[in-house]
Amino acid sequence: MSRIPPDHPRYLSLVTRDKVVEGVKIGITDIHGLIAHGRGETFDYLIGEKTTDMAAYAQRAAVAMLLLAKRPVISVNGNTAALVPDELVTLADITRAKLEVNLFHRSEARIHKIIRHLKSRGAGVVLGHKGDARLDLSHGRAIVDKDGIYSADVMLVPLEDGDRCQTLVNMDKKVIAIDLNPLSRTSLSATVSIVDNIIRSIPNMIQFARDMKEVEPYRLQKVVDLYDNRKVLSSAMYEINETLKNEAVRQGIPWNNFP
Ligand code: PTJ
Repeated sequence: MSRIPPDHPRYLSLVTRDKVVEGVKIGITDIHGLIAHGRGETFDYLIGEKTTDMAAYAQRAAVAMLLLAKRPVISVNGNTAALVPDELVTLADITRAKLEVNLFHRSEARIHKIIRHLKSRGAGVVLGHKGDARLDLSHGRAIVDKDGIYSADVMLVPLEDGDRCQTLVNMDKKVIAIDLNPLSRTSLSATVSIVDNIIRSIPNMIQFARDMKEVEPYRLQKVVDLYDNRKVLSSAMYEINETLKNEAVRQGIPWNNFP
């Protein structure tokens, strides 16, 4: 990793970027993951690089869904494995979810490397190597494990592509997306759309899971029933709008001062 001075104003962002670069170097992250990360950074800037109240509301509902699930699965790709491996293992552990590696730019070598990477961080069983079932899709993410993603009732899909998200929803699964872009097809089609950076989102979800683990199922169900994903999406869009508007106002030129 490159040496980043801790007093650099963009320290966290640079360290996070370095993790993705390192992921590419050690072969767990696909080169396209760098572009995806850059896209995420842009949206993170626009939401103010913070977990909004509505993102926290979505994270809480997502955790309630995972705790209520019969066959929960957390889907892992090359970016998430590079950014939050320990946290994914912890969240899976608390929510009893299976971890399954599922890749858009699929290669057997990378699947095995990510499985080894997660195991080195304490994961027990990690699925994804069997590939004995198929989703109705034309790319690498179609290949899944029968006793994992294929039969899951609730799935957490961080940094997902829109096609698969829609396919999973069509299979009557509850799909929880983590995607900083509220306009992505993934965010627009998921059951719960967490518009937040994965590096903040998974630790928050771990905290919610610890807090809610012993809560009675009917109370968890209430959290799920009261959840409204449309509110979450529109509030993320308003939030971005607000950031831009406030910044423009800070420049001191009134809006109506343009031809
Ligand atoms: O490892 P693979 O082969 O499965 O490939 C993974 C990537 C991420 C390369 C692949 O799925 C891809 O190309 O994804 P997209 O279509 O670029 O979508 C990624 C989405 O995640 C975009 O909407 C980004 O805004 C968002 N995103 C990127 N980084 C983060 C993020 N969302 C939350 N947290 C991030 N750190």
